[in-house]
Amino acid sequence: MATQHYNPNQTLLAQYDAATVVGLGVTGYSAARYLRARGLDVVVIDSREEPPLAGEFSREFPEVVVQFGAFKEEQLEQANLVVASPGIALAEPMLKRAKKKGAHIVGDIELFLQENTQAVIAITGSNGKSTVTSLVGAMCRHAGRQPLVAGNIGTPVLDTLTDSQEYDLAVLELSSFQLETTHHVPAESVAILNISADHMDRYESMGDYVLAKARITRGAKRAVMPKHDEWLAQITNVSQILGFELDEPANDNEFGLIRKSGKRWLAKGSTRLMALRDIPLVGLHNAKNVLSAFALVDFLGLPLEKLVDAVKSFSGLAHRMQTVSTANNIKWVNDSKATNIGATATALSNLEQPLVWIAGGQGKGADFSELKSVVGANIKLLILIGDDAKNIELALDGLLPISHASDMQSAVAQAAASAESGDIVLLSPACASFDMFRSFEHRGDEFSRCVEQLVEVGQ
Ligand code: UMA
Ligand code: ADP
Repeated sequence: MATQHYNPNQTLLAQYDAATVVGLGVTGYSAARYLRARGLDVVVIDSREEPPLAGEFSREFPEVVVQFGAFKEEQLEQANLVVASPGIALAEPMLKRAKKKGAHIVGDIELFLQENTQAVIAITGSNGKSTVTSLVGAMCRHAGRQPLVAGNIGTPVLDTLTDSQEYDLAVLELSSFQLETTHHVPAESVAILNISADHMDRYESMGDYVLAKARITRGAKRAVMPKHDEWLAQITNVSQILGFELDEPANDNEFGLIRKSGKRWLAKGSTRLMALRDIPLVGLHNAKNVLSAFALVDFLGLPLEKLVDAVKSFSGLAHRMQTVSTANNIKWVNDSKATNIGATATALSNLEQPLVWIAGGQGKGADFSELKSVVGANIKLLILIGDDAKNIELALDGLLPISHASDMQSAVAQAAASAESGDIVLLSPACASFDMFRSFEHRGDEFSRCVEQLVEVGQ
């Protein structure tokens, strides 16, 4: 291949006139659109025979060559610039071979950061990313800024540049997958909210997963991280670290909780930010999310009362500990976004009421015995669905009553038969949804629909 040598002092787009986009999901689609708008020749490949967006894409870009079906190891032989979608592992033989041959492999986030000229706030972590990303966006908006809120939260970043949308601050949710193909994050502040096992089918070890997350600190001015995390304590390449925890801050670089006038307050050092009880979101994990949001926007010097107002009016996101019904004094809670053990463990440890718990799906290689320590006597019944139901049962055997259901409707019907006034029925799967549903949203919507149906017919 005619290898073009990459010059780190120039943007990628200034050095290449063609690119191959790997994956035609929302990222690949928006990357192709961006590259075409910048005048590059584009080829799009996808391992699926019929990627769902293929028809729409070919109508918009009839001139772009598309290749669908199982990847071949030599498929990128001619490529110099490869834009990889987050759903494709860099360990894919085709990508490994291309890299060895000298191709430049990046993701959409890298391309965005190379062209973006506004301040960046970037957020990663195993859980709480979307909550904190949208909260930071809401706080900045409330204080008069015009933030772009994009990334893993669902809006591909490059669309903003293609459409020349105006923004004066970029607030980006970044997954470990996106960080793998991002070389440098020149951000004013970044956060790694927490680390717990996730995507263990894609990483060889926890160490590899943490390394991918830690890439967010490459080039960042300051990093917001939990104070006592042994994985994150190893990150020392950032000049300013802002720690957060639910304990008392030791200095002005720490965010935490203090007690004053008989109340608990969120605080920066000894400065009070807002009363803990004014946070409308359920669970102390959300107090951590709010503390990290305050820490992330601290450098902007925005008026405190505006930031506090924004937190007070933030009602949270759908599918995250969302109450969908309280009929007959039974609280039905949709936590479908709990796609890993850490998120479900947080939900279980924050609920003391009698509980009927619905879980299961695709386990992504997780070790479900990690849930043992949070399975309390308050759980009356665990109803399992999906591919990994048997694995969860084996891991928790003997700790609580367990039953199985073939679909959401029968899981909800079983839950209704067991739940009594004052109980909570919690959907918190600890698993991905793709074995039975299109997405975690589809799973949560299906749960809500079944609950609604049940309530309508009077249970
Ligand atoms: N796929 C193939 N063959 C291909 C390309 C993709 O089988 O050639 C499959 C992938 O394995 C995956 C699906 O198609 O199952 C989608 O992959 P993708 O990379 O095309 O994804 P996009 O549609 O571009 O969406 C991605 C993020 N998805 C993933 O990282 C898997 C979205 O995060 C993100 O919102 C979007 O970019 C915009 O930035 C979703 C997600 O699940 C919500 N993220 C994971 C998480 O949060 O845990 C990381
Ligand atoms: P992400 O974008 O990282 O998946 P979300 O904000 O969408 O995070 O929340 C995902 C799941 O994690 C939900 O079940 C939510 O209740 C739970 N969660 C939110 N914040 C935290 C946190 N700080 N620690 C642990 N779990 C959390």
